[in-house]
Amino acid sequence: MFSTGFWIAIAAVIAVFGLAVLVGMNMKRIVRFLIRVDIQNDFCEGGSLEVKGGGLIVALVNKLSQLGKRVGYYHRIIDSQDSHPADHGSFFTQHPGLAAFTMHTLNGLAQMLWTVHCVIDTLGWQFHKDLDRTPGIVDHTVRKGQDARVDSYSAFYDNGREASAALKAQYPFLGQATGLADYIVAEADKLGADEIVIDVVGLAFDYCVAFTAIDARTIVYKGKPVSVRIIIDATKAIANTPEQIAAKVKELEALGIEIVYSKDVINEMTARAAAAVSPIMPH
Ligand code: VGL
Ligand code: ZN
Repeated sequence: MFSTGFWIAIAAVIAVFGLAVLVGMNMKRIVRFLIRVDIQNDFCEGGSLEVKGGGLIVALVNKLSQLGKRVGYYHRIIDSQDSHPADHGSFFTQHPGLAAFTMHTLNGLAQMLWTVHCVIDTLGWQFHKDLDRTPGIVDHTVRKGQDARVDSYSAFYDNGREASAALKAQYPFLGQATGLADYIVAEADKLGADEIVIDVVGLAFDYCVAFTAIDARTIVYKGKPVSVRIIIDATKAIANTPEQIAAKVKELEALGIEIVYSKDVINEMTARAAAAVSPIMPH
């Protein structure tokens, strides 16, 4: 009663739906975050804790941010801001007789003594003037280092996160969270994520960027550690020998952190933009 053509048409419709279901099952929704670490005047040229070439990353960070937002690659962008009281314990000026860039102990933790930097409400604390901080670009700003008793390199936790139980009992303020991990998980949930990818850029590669990436890697989402990448050419280091930087890269890779280059990330973004305009390509 039905023609062969009819049955072929039915079979074709079933095949197309079946394929769509299979493709759909394999499509994991990846939600991507970009953390821009401490791109503040004191870490740039002329700042009190200048990282050589610090300001030179700003144009690239803006490009990654703007293109990333425009094509829907980055869902959320976060700035961290080193934010110290004037009497912060990491400043060498708080330890009479000791010099900057020497090691000391602060409330039980090994502490590099720094020059006075990123004191709240000073010019050095402010973000680089060219960093694109418009509301369409930056979704969240997280301050760190506000407790004078402990330094905070990571945007997630202060430097006491891994202190022994005995030390934490003696100094109960060690290991405080900034709330950034909770923010990321809450936003990922809101966006219906299956997986989270966190990219990290900023200053300085071997301190705040590295510690932020290491702590990001401790986030477990839907039973799996999140993917963490450092876009290394969008960072600058305090260390000045290639050997020191290579050693840090090795240490980070051993912790499962990927070191990537901006050109590859930008290629992913443009490939994604091209796929989005094609009616048949899933993306
Ligand atoms: C940093 C040293 C002290 C950084 C912050 O942002 O890398 N380094 N405070
Ligand atoms: Zn600091």
